[in-house]
Amino acid sequence: MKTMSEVLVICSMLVLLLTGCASLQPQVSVSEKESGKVVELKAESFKFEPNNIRVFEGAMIIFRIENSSGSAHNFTIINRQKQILKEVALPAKEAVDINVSFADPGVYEFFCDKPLHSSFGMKGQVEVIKRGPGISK
Ligand SMILES: [Cu+2]
Repeated sequence: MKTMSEVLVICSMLVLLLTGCASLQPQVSVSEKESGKVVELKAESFKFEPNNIRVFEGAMIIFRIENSSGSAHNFTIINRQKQILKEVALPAKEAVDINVSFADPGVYEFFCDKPLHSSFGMKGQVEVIKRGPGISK
């Protein structure tokens, strides 16, 4: 026999599972000139905001990730070969800076590595696009 609170937890997780199948938010773009820029991310249970970022190849981005929730989370970003590029613990109610360099064009996925969090929607992507011809100096 499950207690009422257990049932509530299961129900809210099901709702999160259904609604949290993270659709991408409007894209946040970092221009070619803004390599080294600080991009602020908010981590909540269970999402990142923004979760859809676009940068140019070769950019280095400093993610300032603020965990506004009361739970510990994590930020893991992988390259296109699914290898971990960077990962950092996100303690509750703290902000953490992490810098990531995006060498090659493609889609880099990021997520929270706590059990089930990414399936609840705690994930996102960085789209790395090619530099235009003649722009690089
Ligand atoms: Cu998490």
